[in-house]
Amino acid sequence: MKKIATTVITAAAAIFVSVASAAAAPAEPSPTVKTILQRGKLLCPGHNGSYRGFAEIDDKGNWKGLDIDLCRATAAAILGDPKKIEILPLGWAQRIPALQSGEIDLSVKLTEWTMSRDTELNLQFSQPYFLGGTQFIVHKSLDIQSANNLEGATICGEAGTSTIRHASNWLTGKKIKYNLVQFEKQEEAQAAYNSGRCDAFIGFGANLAVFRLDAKGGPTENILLPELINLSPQSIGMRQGDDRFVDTINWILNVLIAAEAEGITSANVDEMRASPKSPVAAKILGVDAGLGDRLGLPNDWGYRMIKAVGNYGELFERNLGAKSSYKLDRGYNNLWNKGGLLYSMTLD
Ligand SMILES: N[C@@H](CCC(=O)N[C@@H](CS)C(=O)NCC(=O)O)C(=O)O
Repeated sequence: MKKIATTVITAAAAIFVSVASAAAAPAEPSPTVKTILQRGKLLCPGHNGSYRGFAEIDDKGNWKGLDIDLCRATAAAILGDPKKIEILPLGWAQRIPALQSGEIDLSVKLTEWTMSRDTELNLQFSQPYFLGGTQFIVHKSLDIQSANNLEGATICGEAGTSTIRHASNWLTGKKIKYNLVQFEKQEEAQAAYNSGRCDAFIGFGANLAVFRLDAKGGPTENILLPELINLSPQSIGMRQGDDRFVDTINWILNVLIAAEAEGITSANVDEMRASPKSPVAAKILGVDAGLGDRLGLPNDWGYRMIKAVGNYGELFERNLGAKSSYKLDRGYNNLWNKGGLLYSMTLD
């Protein structure tokens, strides 16, 4: 009897030890992270022109935008330096082949998580980091107030995007006849709309709002039709087969969002690290280990990333919101407790 009891205690102790040591052993970096570390830089897509607010070239010739900042954030987390990136100027139709062939490490290019990309194209997706509606913009002279009145319209859009599929699905579902004209480059599509070759332009709401500001005739001559024909979840696309790279990218996004919720910014990150205000903040800032060991990264990657680029809110405001020239509202892309739909998974 006594012997059995001892055996039970020993087995329980062994389980405890094995769980404790498994938790303590740092993980290996994912295969893609290893390649990035060996290469010493992260390969990201830019745009074949300017996709304002997300991937554009500023007046000094530098890339900027939300997607570019997410690339920098990833480089800061993995390589410890937001400058260790190479941006390839790719069009919409080129980004997925470039990801599949290894020309880029990830499709951080406003890439909608769709079933066909996920399954037939062998991709994996991060959780969405940007949510936006698909909308039509029309010339005021067309004299329509609703997308339901687009019968017979010529609609312009950009090739290789899910956006044009949304337009076709929506119009077909409503039995509205239309002509779709597709362009490789956004500038060509916008020029065709401005010249009057297209009656309407289908786009991602956030970008149409930006385009409307300087479309021919400005906001008074161009009407954003009220129908949001879908809510498009934009995620980071990755090649199938490296699940732990998906984990790494998801936790990078979660930490950017959680840092905003915790009030950790690029300006106060050192102060916050000196005296973290909560257990979650202590984890994000690497004061408590765990964030790095589990991904095969240094435990202070969250600190380095926020110091380099800021939290999600800072990224949004700098590229699209109040601190940019576009002044877009956060809308869906605000935190869940501030009227939006963004939240972080649990950092335990
Ligand atoms: N999220 C889309 C790509 C983004 C997109 O479709 N952008 C174009 C749509 S044709 C846009 O918003 N254009 C508006 C503009 O050029 O101002 C995808 O994954 O395919």
